[in-house]
Amino acid sequence: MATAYLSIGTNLEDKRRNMTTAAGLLAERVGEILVLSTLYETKPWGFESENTFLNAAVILETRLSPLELLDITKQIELEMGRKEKSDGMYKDRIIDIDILMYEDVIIQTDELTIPHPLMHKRNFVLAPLAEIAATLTHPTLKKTIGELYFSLPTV
Ligand code: PH2
Ligand code: MG
Ligand code: MG
Repeated sequence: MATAYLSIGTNLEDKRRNMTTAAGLLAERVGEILVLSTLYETKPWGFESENTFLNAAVILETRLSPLELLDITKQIELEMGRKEKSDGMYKDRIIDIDILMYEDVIIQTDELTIPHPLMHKRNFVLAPLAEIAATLTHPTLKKTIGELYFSLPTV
């Protein structure tokens, strides 16, 4: 069994329902949810939109490998109606599920980068993750999630 740390977010339609659906499908297909953060209402980061986000972090126990986990999360996104990125720009979305960390595994391939390459720069990731895993150590930056969160500029 491995412990995986995911970020989920939505800024379209019934956001609370999207978060609930995603958490339910993750529990069904990925493994037991050990901890779920509260929901954070956040402003779009890195793009302009009038639609604010709901973001949360999830810790799961899973038998899936990192690549299997990626496949399943992509599948859930598609089933929930996520449109593919067309031009590499961030877009409003029904659901986004990102793998932040997987144990202390480091992966750098075209398909998947773990830890998530932008996680330490994003308030909308670190605030919920610090709520549920403040003492977890980031395997390449060698700092805890709490330290990374506190060192971000406040929004
Ligand atoms: N996801 C992004 C880009 N910007 N901003 C917020 N507030 N929340 C997100 O989940 C988010 C974002 C890329 O996936
Ligand atoms: Mg994302
Ligand atoms: Mg994503």
